[in-house]
Amino acid sequence: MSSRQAIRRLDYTPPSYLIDRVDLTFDLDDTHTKVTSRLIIRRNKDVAADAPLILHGEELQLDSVKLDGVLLSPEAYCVDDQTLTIANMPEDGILEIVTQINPSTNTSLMGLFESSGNLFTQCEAEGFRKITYYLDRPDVMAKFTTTMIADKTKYPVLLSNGNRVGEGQLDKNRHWVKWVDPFKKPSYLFALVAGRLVVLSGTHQTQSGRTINIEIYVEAGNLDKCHHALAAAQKSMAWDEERYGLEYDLDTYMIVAVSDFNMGAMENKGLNIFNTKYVLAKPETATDADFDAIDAIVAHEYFHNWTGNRVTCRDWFQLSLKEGLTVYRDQEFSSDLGSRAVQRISNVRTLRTSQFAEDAGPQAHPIRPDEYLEINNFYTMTVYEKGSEVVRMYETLLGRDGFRKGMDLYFKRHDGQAVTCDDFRAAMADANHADLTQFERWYSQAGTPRVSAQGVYNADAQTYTLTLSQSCPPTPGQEIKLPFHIPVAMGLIDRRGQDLPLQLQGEAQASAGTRVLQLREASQTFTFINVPCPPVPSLLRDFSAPVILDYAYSDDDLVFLMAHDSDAFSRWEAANTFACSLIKRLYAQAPEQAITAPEQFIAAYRQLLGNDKLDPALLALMLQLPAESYLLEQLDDVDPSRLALVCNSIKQQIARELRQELLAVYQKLNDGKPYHYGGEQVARRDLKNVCLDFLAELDEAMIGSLLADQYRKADNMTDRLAALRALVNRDGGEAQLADFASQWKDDALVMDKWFMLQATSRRKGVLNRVQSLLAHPAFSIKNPNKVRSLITSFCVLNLQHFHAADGYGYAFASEKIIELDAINPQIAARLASCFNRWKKIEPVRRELMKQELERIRDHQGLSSDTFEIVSKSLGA
Ligand code: B3K
Ligand code: ZN
Repeated sequence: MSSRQAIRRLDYTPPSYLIDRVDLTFDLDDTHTKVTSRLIIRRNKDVAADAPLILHGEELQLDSVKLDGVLLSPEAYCVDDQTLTIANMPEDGILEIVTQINPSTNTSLMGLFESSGNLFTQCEAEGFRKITYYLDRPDVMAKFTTTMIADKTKYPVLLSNGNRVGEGQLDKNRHWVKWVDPFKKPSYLFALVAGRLVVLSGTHQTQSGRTINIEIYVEAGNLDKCHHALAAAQKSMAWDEERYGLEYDLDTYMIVAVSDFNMGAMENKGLNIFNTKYVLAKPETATDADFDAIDAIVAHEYFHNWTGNRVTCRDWFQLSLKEGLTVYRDQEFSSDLGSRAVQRISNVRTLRTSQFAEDAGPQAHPIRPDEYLEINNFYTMTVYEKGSEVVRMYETLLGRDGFRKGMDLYFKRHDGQAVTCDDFRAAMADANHADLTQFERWYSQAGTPRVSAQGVYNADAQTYTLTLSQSCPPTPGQEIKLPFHIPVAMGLIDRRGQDLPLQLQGEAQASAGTRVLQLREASQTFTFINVPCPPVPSLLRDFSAPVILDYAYSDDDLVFLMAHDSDAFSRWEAANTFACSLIKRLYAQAPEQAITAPEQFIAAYRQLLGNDKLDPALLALMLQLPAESYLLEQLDDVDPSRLALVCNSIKQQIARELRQELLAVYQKLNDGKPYHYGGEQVARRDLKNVCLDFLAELDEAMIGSLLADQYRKADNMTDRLAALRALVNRDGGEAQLADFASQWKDDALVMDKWFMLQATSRRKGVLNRVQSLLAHPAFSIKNPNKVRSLITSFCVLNLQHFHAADGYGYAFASEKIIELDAINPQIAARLASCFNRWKKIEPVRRELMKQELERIRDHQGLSSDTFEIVSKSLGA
């Protein structure tokens, strides 16, 4: 267990030594891998001359250390469980270190590990130190060469970063391959892969006329599932050239899929390693959402080549510099590929359900955190998704061209460097001669700002005065917040539903359409002139800032905006706000009162279902009720059973009262055409399956057979899974569940879906079912995908059963967190955040949750990862 010492951003000091070159030789073996590392190292002239050389290293068996060819005696260095220190290191020298590691017992999946008989690495953030002693920090950038030696039969494919420059045969059935990466990089971007893999290849022709080879490596039998990922890589390369003028810089871009992986994927230079979930897909096994996610993640990792690899982070506090920016880039890629409005709404939904909760809870931190115990705990929704919103605000404030100018300057200044979020902001400001000083607060202050808006129409003066006020609640360690620089995109809509031209007092002319107001003060007033009639304001269009907007819309206003707002996001937002406020009202009423939505709400839904002009994907989003976890955030002392009851009742009422309309849309869209993954078809399937999801609330034999039909006839996983999801909540669904498992028992990714459906079911006895599935032959607690699909989805997505009044859901979670902590601390710590919102829950359950948190905290030998999450939750 590492020591529990917080690392602070302001304590940053430059490295005492720099490494120019690293030559690594791996003698690979599943239990005894020998690593020889030759470092060309020199003192950093900027720091004190007597500084010792302190290399990081964990769980390594040290064989020998040589300095300039001379073996060092053990007195010349000092080793503990985290470092190797050489006190009398000369100005420069060549250090040769030999260590041994055991990939087969590495269950943390950091460093070098084994998966299905193959060997893989994961180094970000601090995994390289589990491979060899090194200055394992992102501001030490070196050129790497890697020689791999291995048994030819067990490990025929040997990959690392850069270009393959040589290979040959050795005795005893062994072979070697040498790789050279011409770009300097931090150790977290190092990677190697060794194993029995097959490859799908393709090419991309760059705008400058170079041919890039794209290679996707997978286990035998999976080649037919790689075509979508290959196409995604090709599209990503073309997009980055087109939008940012950025070309790929090596001759080959490799993606390798692995089934045991802590995260989605990793952007190692030239050799991206991916969770199989984000590579393998064909219509029979993957849903439309899976195909979308593959596009997004391939793009994300590919885009990191510039935003992350060529320009990297000075220290881990700057993580959002690469992650927020790269998420923004992948979101833009997906918007250009499909429907921009649909993409924006889905991103905002994710942000609001998960990141807003993080910002309001015990783990709240700014996108550039100030301290951490374990950096792996900071790969968060805040750093990624809010980070992306912050990048998006530059674009909103500076315009698309201004943003591009800022990006160009950023690369011109910092290519090949390890830099900070301030450097990015400075490039944006300098390229546009803009003052972005106040904008820094988005990096330093945690919490979701609230913007409250009030509008006053003056008929005599024909003015509309909009007052915007902002505040931000305290977060751990930050009591007082200063005003943010907030872009508020808005419009004013007249009674016919048209956007009014906007002219602020003092302006010579009006402008059409949406306007971006800049809110910088705690409160600011904007007066629009020549407003002929009382308008309905449309505020925070396209979700122009990651804030909570308060404006006292009436139900009539919301219905009006749903129908007329020229901004698609705002039309969806109006529907969402209407549903949220209705559910909150019904939740608050006395328990004996009937839970019934008013006719106006049902009528709005009826109107939506009758609208055949709207993009079906947008319609599908507008029809979906808000997530319970999002609603929970807006309430206090929550009784999760009552919240679930209210949500289910409304859903049932919609299904009952709009049965005909839902069926009509369903039948129209259920056209039996062969599956094709493409914009229009995906949108139609979305809408069809949202209708099905409502209809499934009806306890009718006819609906039962409709579900069974869709399950049986589907030629694709999207439709089959949609039907099965509903069937698991009904009597008799067991038959299809069993059928599904027998068909897909050998496909790990499909079985993940099967586990997840059962873990998120609403039926009685779910926890027992989940517990018995832990013993299913397809389940393994060592595989993160399995943990996420069975355990995490129960604890995070099944609010009703996780929060069962008897506390068994909580006890199950803590037991699994403790068990996982000994196997894979990163995964355990992630799961532990299911207790984060315990203070939001009503007192009886709250106490039960607290007890489980204490039990975890007090467990002997707990990792720093889990300790950090749990102790912050408890407020220690
Ligand atoms: N950079 C990796 C995440 C690494 C997580 C380490 N705990 C994937 C990504 O964001 O692209
Ligand atoms: Zn990333």
